[in-house]
Amino acid sequence: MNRLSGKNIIITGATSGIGKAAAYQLGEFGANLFLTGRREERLVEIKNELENKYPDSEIYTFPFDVTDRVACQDFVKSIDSDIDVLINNAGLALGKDAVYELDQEDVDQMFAVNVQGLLSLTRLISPQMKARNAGHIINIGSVAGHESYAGGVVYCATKHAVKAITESTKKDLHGTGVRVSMVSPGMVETEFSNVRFKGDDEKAESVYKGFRALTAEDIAEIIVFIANRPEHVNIMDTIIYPVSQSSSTMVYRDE
Ligand code: NDP
Ligand code: 8X3
Repeated sequence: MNRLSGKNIIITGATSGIGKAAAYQLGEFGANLFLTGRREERLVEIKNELENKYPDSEIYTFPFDVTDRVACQDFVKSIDSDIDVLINNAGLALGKDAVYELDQEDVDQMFAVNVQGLLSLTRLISPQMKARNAGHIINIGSVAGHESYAGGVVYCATKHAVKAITESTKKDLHGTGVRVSMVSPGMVETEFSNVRFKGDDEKAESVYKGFRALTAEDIAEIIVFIANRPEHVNIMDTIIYPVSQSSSTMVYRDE
């Protein structure tokens, strides 16, 4: 059953990976999409492709940085439709350094995007959902929000924060019709590791060698499933591993 046709859905971080895959799958459902990310040319390309493929969907693009609070406010002010679903997907890891080797700029950026950016949009969009007694906030967490690993002190802290924010948001909206969910993927082959290793593409590729990692489309399917449940069904969290992964650090590789 398609419960998403004509719904207004924001996806942050729609220029690549999981956010982009979610945009295509939601476009197929006939949802109207409000796509964000910093890379404007990618947003334009995605909008053009989606409009050709899914003429029933309206596609709007908003290039901005989620760490820019004024830009977040301007974005929300510029939308004159009620938002049915907010997918807080924009996020990143920077480096895999031990706590005693951390780069302060990396620390600040991870908290700014993964925690403060997600909170900014939730803070700005949730009042209209509460007032309408309807809506759905879907946060993209991680298995790193359930388990901490060496070299992930900040990234894991930010994703633990996403879990806490999701749980508190659900409780803040207790008694309303607003749903709050989280998706917690394991290893997904996207640009995530290229970003984490700052353009060292060989190192990024080696992360996914010798086993079949999840794809962005695998996670997009879970997001769509969660969003497409009946209005009384609130999926709180889903942990998704590739079959070859059993924890953040246990990955069975062929070679
Ligand atoms: P990608 O690097 O492919 O996509 C990240 C997206 O976030 C891009 O669209 C990027 O857009 C956007 N983004 C990053 N920084 C900012 C910013 N400052 N302002 C606005 N947008 C920003 O990675 P994934 O698709 O894998 O990651 C998506 C989410 O999934 C993240 O929250 C990540 O933590 C999470 N995740 C990923 C896993 C994985 O193994 N890949 C596993 C578990 C969770 P642009 O650069 O254009 O701004
Ligand atoms: C990304 C998954 O295990 O690389 O959230 O941190 S992991």
